[in-house]
Amino acid sequence: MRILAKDMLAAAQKRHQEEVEAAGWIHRIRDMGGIRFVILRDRSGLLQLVLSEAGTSTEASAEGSPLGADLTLESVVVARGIPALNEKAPGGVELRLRSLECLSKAAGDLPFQVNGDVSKIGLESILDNRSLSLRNPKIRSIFKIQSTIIEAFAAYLRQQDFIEIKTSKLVGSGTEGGTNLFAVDYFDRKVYLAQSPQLYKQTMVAAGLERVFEIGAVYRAEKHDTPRHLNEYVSLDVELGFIESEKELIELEKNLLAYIFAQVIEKNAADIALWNAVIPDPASVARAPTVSYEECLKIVNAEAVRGGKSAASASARIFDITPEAERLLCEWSLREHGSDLAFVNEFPRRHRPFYTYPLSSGSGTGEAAALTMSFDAIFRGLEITSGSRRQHDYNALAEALPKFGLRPEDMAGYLAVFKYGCPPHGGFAIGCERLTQKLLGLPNVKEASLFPRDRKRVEP
Ligand code: AMO
Repeated sequence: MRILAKDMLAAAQKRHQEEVEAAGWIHRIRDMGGIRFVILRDRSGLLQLVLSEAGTSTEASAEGSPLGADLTLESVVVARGIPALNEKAPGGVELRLRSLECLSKAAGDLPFQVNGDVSKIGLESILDNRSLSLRNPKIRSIFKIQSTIIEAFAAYLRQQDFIEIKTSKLVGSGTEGGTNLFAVDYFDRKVYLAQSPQLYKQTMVAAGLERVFEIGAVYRAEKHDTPRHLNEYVSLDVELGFIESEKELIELEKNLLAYIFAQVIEKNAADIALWNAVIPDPASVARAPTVSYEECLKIVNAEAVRGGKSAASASARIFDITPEAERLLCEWSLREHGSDLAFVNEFPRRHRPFYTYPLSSGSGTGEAAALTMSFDAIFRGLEITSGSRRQHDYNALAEALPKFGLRPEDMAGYLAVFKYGCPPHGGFAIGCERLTQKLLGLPNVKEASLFPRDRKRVEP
């Protein structure tokens, strides 16, 4: 019977002198005098195997060679032996070998030290050799944490009566504005890879599902290569009906993030420890301040002055929520509110997509009419979420489209959704890789994507 490394201690305590089996990859080989220690790695952790004498044991492997004599690092083996307590071994247990069978022998020319220090392996090498770099427990832990994030996102929303949807990624037009669309040949015409499930999730609210979420890939043809941009990422999308403003969405996101963080703390203690990461506690998420776009600019300019960068001069003034502004806002939030999360709301209309609801439902005059019921969440200096209440009035939408360079005839299907009754609604989307990146303090968002796509990389 196969026993995982993490369960071997219990096996040693329970199954006195009974032979058990472990299987995995050869992580490390150490010869200590006459004794050879081999560290076996499986999905659960590391296990020490003890071969009584280096390569000269009287017991033979399945192929008939001396036990462990021709082992290479990263080969896949099945080890059989007696589990025994040993305080000095990882996990306090070791397997005293009776046989070692090689299932698949690894070539000896590993491109980097798989069991080594992650910081010494360059990002390109990590990404070029994904199947090897993921064998490193620290690199693999990124995706174990990401799995918990996705699971907790879904679990929390299900508890709140949301249902999960999956919508098409082939669409007839863009939703998030701009030119960052990938075109795809679709029989005799061009369609696009979805930038977001935006229109479909709204459609589901209008269709009477009221509360939906989607976890899926979305595509952005961003031309620039930055540590915060991917060309394909996983969008954690939420949409719900019967809201009055973005403030309810901010509350929902705070509760959702607090739940996700609590789940990561509960389920991924060992993975968090590998990165020395600090996961925010629920109270600090609850304390996260919300400031308007205007207030945010004042705060970040004051922070810049405080930090010794003279933003007092006109040329140094921060006029928009740039990456530098996001960093300064989180510094302020941490100092003043004890939270490295902050929300910015009431963005000017020019900064938001066509579907965003105006702050004042008036006739379009006055300052408030130029602002919107929208928000971003900024976490540890990076935007992780955008959201808003949406325009649900058919006529107002039809009027807004041309102002955003969109043709009502191209959006006829979307407009029709609002023709036959749609509740006031809104939602948001969290970038899954960005959230993972910031939780672990990874310098580049690509590290939080299994197979990142950037301008140059479409392999592996
Ligand atoms: P937005 O375009 O701001 O909003 O995207 C939402 C969140 O997705 C993440 N994100 C990215 N992550 C990695 N690489 C990228 N190129 C990238 N672009 C965006 C960010 C961002 O906050 N439909 C709206 C959401 C809504 O209103 O419901 C939207 O997609 O974390």
